[in-house]
Amino acid sequence: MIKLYGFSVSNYYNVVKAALLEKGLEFEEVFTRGSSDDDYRSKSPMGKVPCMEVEQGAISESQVALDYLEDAHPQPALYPADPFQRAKVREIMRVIELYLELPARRLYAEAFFGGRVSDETKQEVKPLLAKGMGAFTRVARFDPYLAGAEFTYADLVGAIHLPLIRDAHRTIYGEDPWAEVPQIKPFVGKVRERASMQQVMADYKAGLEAFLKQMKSGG
Ligand SMILES: N[C@@H](CCC(=O)N[C@@H](CS)C(=O)NCC(=O)O)C(=O)O
Repeated sequence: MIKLYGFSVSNYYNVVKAALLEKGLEFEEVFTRGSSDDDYRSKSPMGKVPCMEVEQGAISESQVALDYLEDAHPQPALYPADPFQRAKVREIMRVIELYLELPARRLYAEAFFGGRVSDETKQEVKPLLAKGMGAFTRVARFDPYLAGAEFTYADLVGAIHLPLIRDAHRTIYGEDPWAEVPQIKPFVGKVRERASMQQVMADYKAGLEAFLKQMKSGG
């Protein structure tokens, strides 16, 4: 059976988990927050989560795991069949991850976990997020899904990463980055109605509560 290493507060973990659920595959969740120990790094070389273990071995990097799942289990399809349309889906995923999630991640310690982020970092990240949002609005179609009429992996990535990025942005800068892109909210709402997302979000809430409780108690 497929094993998915990670924890339910991780957005990247949740993308792969939602994909496994969408594909209707059986899998076992193996709790880890990532690790620098040699054993885990032999599966996930950067020590990050998620990491997915299949019969032949381990696969790290969420988007690589998604591609594997599509190749190994093509139905239900989560990429379009047409190569160009498939590339456009990957483009949206890449834009969200590289130009929105990665800069926003630099704010998470303060936005979500009671840490502190320097003013310099905050100043540096703000224009990056504005540029990333500009790029995202150029590639996203909201018709009603991000790449058009078909539900794809890009929608799982969008519905999981975008709310986190908005929450971090609002907390740190006191501004709602979705104010000028009103299509995002109904899009996220639509994707979150799916059974896969309902399960992922319920597990996320429970995981976050436990995580914050443990942090407060110094664990
Ligand atoms: N590019 C990676 C990003 C994964 C990632 O950043 N995971 C975070 C949790 S959301 C993590 O493992 N952080 C711990 C670390 O960086 O050591 C992917 O797509 O899987």
